[in-house]
Amino acid sequence: MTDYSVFPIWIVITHFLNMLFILFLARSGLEVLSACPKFYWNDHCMPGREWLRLTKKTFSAESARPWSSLEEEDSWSPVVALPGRKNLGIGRHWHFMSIQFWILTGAVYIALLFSSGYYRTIVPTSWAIFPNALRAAGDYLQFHLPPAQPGLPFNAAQQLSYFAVVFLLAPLQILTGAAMSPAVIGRFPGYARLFGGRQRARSLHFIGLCLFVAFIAVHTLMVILSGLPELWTVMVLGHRERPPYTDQGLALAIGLAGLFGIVVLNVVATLVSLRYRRSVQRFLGIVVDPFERLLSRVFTSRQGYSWADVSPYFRVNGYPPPDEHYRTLAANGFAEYRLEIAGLVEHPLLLGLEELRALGWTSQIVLHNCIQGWSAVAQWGGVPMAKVLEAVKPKPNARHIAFYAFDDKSVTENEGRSGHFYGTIPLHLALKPQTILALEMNRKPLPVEHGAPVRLRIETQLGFKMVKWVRAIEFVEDYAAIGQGQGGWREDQQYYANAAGI
Ligand SMILES: Nc1nc2c(c(=O)[nH]1)N[C@H]1C(S)=C(S)[C@@H](COP(=O)(O)O)O[C@H]1N2
Ligand SMILES: [Mo]
Repeated sequence: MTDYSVFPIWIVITHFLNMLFILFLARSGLEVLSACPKFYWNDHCMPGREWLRLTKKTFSAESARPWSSLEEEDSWSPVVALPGRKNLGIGRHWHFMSIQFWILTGAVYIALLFSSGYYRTIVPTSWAIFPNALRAAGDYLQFHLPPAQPGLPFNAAQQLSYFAVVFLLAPLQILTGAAMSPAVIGRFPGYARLFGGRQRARSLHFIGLCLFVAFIAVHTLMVILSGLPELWTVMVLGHRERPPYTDQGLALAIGLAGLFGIVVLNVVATLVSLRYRRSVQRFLGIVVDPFERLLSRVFTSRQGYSWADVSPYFRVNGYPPPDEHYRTLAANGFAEYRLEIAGLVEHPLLLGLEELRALGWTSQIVLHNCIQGWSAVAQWGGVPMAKVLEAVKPKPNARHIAFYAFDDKSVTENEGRSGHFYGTIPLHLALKPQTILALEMNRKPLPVEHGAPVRLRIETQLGFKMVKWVRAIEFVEDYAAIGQGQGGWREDQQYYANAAGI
């Protein structure tokens, strides 16, 4: 018969990897949170209506002074966040790298758990687990250590809590994480509704983190109280020692080395991320980008909200172009505006707004998801990009489309950054039905702050891909020669990933 009180080496290893990746996930998750440290109970994200706010900064929907959601970002310490100091792009790279390895670790663990029979140690097999767990909890409260269940290493309270963490809490984190992906919920809007919407999923994701932290605290405390040297040896070497405990020194050395390794990896990851941001974006991108690109390619938005869903308030991200040229265009109702569409196309075009409209028209009521975390619903009317492609006929070597904007970010987002805003998308994204050049928002001409006279909408992507104030469109083979070569202004300057399906 298997002795379940000793642990095979795969339990020791997966337990260790789990510690490492959970710490990476928690810290990078806090970095993501620092970009908008507020939680909402519905997808409108009405400023001031957050149920939990972890920042001192407040912004109001009625504010007389215009504000841009980038100002909501907080700078959190590199001690808690990975990497800290307003590095949302890098934090997301760490989060999406770690999640892939955490899920892989979990999958290996679960497969071995069931193939080895060890599942019996944490999967309860009778309803008696509930009264037994209560009794065990009572023992704990009276400062008695409850005995392990017959033939098992854990008492009922332990078994039940381990089961809940592995089979409920971990899946909940994965599922609520997926419910924040614009590609996933653009394709399956009903999936987000399972959780009561994207913002509720985001809130639950954070509550899940808190539960993980609480579990880890209690778990560690209990291990300490229940007999440290023995349990430490089980955790590190897998076997339960009897006196005279000759292996304890070895277990202590290996275990401390492991913990030290986790700390060192975190320190190195943090310092390297703060110092060599482009390299980290590229390196982690090897793991993260293929996944993001795949999601963006295969998922087509099927959103169709109703007018009743339209948000009463829609944040602005990015200040309007302040220059004379744009202001004159706007003052004349964009009568002199001409959209240039050129590059690798058979028929380059120069279109006024009426000519652009004549290419075709569609409208959509959809959820906007900013990379910082907020969302809002609006109706957008405009010209399908597919119609633009029909009109200009891309040449066979055209693979990406660049959208150049009027706003000079060195003026409007003065954080030591440079250049005019631009973005690129792969050609296949332009052919999706909800990829449009929007000219209207909620049945009115696009307001200046939301991108007048023309902005891009791509409903499986994060907000930063949807260039506002579009001045010109260019079909290119490669985006490496544009800007700093990462495929967009925020990719260049804020180290965001180029595909933005999550
Ligand atoms: N030209 C330009 N387009 C832009 C931006 C910008 O700063 N400049 N910000 C992007 C970001 S990060 C988001 S979330 C959306 C915000 O759109 P909104 O201001 O209409 O809410 O626009 C995107 N398009
Ligand atoms: Mo954004």
